[in-house]
Formats: sequence, structure tokens, C-alpha cells
Amino acid sequence: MNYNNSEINWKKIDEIISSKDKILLTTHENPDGDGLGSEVAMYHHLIENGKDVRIINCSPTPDMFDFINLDNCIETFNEDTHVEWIKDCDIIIVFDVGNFNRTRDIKVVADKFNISVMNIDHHPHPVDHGFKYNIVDINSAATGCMVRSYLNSARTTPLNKKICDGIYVAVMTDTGCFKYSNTDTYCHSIAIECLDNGVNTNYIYQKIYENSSRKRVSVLAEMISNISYELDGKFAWSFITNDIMNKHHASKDDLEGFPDFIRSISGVEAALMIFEIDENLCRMNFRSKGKIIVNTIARFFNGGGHAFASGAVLHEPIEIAKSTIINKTKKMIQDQLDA
Ligand SMILES: [Mn+2]
Repeated sequence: MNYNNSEINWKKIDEIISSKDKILLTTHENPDGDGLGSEVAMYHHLIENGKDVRIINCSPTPDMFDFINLDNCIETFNEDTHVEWIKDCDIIIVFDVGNFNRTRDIKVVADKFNISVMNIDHHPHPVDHGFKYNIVDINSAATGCMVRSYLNSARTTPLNKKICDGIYVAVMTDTGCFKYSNTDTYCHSIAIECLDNGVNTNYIYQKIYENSSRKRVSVLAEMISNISYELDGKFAWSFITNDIMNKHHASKDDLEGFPDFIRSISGVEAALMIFEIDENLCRMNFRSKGKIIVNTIARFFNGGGHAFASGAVLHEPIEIAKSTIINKTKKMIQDQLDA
């Protein structure tokens, strides 16, 4: 089955999911609100339908999402305790992954035991994506919107609050609180439905966006002081080294939203954050206000993502990576501006 950005027949997809009894749900490493919210929504739907279902991710759940992790339903992969359960699953459903490799240990287990995998995602995927069932809609604002569409076909009863909490988290986070250019009427209709079902939207907003640790603010201050402007201020970028991270005892979770912050600057069309991962590896995250396509730049560095939000890694020490990335990015943005 391959719905690669074509009209999706959710009834057919439900026939497959309904026929399975033992189901693993998962998402990409360093999970975000869309991946986690999609899993949680699907989990509560499948539990209601009597399925043997678990959520197991390759990375831990960031603290800010604790409020949807009821009864610790979101587990972190542990080779000693989970392989035994996963190995005879009827199907694995992965959400929001962009690339199957980003499920890390889960993909290793899926491959080893030859388990069927269904992909539900709004990222572009390569032709050889490796999924038995590939369900992709790159026009969907969030994977959570696709899960909502699935539930519409799969259920005859209204969504319960637990499902709505998951859907709302997914859609709210991937639309930047209904602000980004991907926000459409469907996103708002989902928000209305969630409000009608008792979702406490302000509580969720505060949990996710008004919960900054002091170490995050300290790292943010360093990031801001490191911003450089290029191309008459149309392109701005900054970086975070491990020295900065260690100085403030910060963790990866503290860096959420930094690329969006740079994009928010007046006159900036394209934003870039470079993060040092280790002495020979950096991560880059691009954001665009809508004029510059940034996944082409990410793809040059063997990464991927959406037209206006993308990323890649580069195996170079950060001091070298900075000039490699900035020179190429400036050139590719200039080419788009000239076109
Ligand atoms: Mn997403």
C-alpha cells in the first residue's frame, strides 16, 4: 500500500489496522508534540477497541509532555524488557518519522523480526522508504491531522478526551499554536472539536510553552548574542556549542524553538541554528518565513524535512562545519532570491 501524497482511503487503512491484535506505536528519536500526540491519540483509540497496544519510543519523553503520558503509557525502549514483546507484534505503526532510520532501535528490532510497518506521516519520504504500508500527505499540517482523519473513518463514536488531548498537542505544536503558514481550516476545526470535548487548551499551552527552565533561558541568551546576519539581514543564524551547554548544565530539551526564535526577527526570511552534537558532528535546523525553500538546502547535506522547516547533520567539527554550512546556505538562498 502506498499513498504517497495521493488521495488517502482511510477505510482501507482501518481494515488493515482493525485486523491486527498486537500493535506497537512509535515515533522518531527526540520526539516532539506531533509524534507523541499522534501516538497517544491512536493508543487510546486502540485500547478502547480492545487491542494489545503499547507505545515504545527509542528516546525518552521530554518532561513537558508528562501530562499526556498518563499511567506512563509512553515507554522508552529497553532492549532487555521490550524485544520479547515487540518481536511477535502484528504491526508497528510509526508516526511523523520523516525517515524510518529515525526510529533507531525500533527499526533494528522491526527488521530483525520482519515485522510489518505502517508509516503515517506528513514528511516527504524516499521511494525506497522501507514500509509495507506507506501513508504520506505532505500537505497535512501535522501527523495529528492525519490521525484525526483516520479516526473519522475508524470510529462511529465521538472522540474521548484522552484522544483529543493527544490530537490537540500534535496539531498545536506542529502549527506553532495555529500560527505557521501550514495552519488551515482543518486545524482550526480540530481545535474546535477538542475544545468541545473538554481539552484544556490554555493548560496545554502553559505546559509546553510557558515552562522554560532557567538554564534554557541562559542558553537562549548566549544563542541570541551569537546571531549573525547575512544577505542584508534576510538570512540569520546562530549556534550552540557543547561548552555553552555544559556551562549552563542544559540538555537538548532546552533548545526547543531556537530556530523559530531566529525566524521571528524582522526582515529575516530564512533562519538557521547549528548545534554541536559531539566533536565531529553537528546538527543544523532551517526555518523559513515562506519565500525561501529550505528543505532543498537540508537535502544538499543529506537531510530532509518540510519546505519551510528542515534539518540535517554534518560530520565535521563545529568550527569547520559553521563555514561549510553558512557558505553553502548563503549561496543557495541567494540563488533562490535571484530566481
Ligand atoms: Mn510533524
